[in-house]
Amino acid sequence: MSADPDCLFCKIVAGDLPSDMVYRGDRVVAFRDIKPAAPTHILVVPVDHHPDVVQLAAKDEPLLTELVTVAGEIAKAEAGGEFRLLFNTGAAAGQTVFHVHGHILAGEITGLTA
Ligand code: D5M
Repeated sequence: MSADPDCLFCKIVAGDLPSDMVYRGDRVVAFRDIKPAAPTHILVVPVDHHPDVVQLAAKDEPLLTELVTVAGEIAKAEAGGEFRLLFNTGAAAGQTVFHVHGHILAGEITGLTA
């Protein structure tokens, strides 16, 4: 397992910072976005620290598959299974937290994360 001591989401995964956790597995967790942009807005996050989804795909493809599978299960439970899964990748694309996270978005989107 890898963690970055300066990473916000590593701290949430470790339980060192509070979150509204909706799923906790051995390799993937999910918690509600602090600034929701849709009625369902949950972040699906690997326990291991990977900076973005492209680097995750290169290093641990099964973990990326698990992330997507968990996103689908959560979206089914929360919103009937139809959802968007958004990975902002790079600062110019709006990524602000450099620990890969998929935004599970369902329902009307009222504002995209910046
Ligand atoms: O998305 C980063 C997302 O992380 C953004 O939608 C806000 C959310 N965020 C930031 N801090 C927290 C905490 N503490 N709990 C839950 N959600 C949080 P990005 O794609 O990097 O712009």
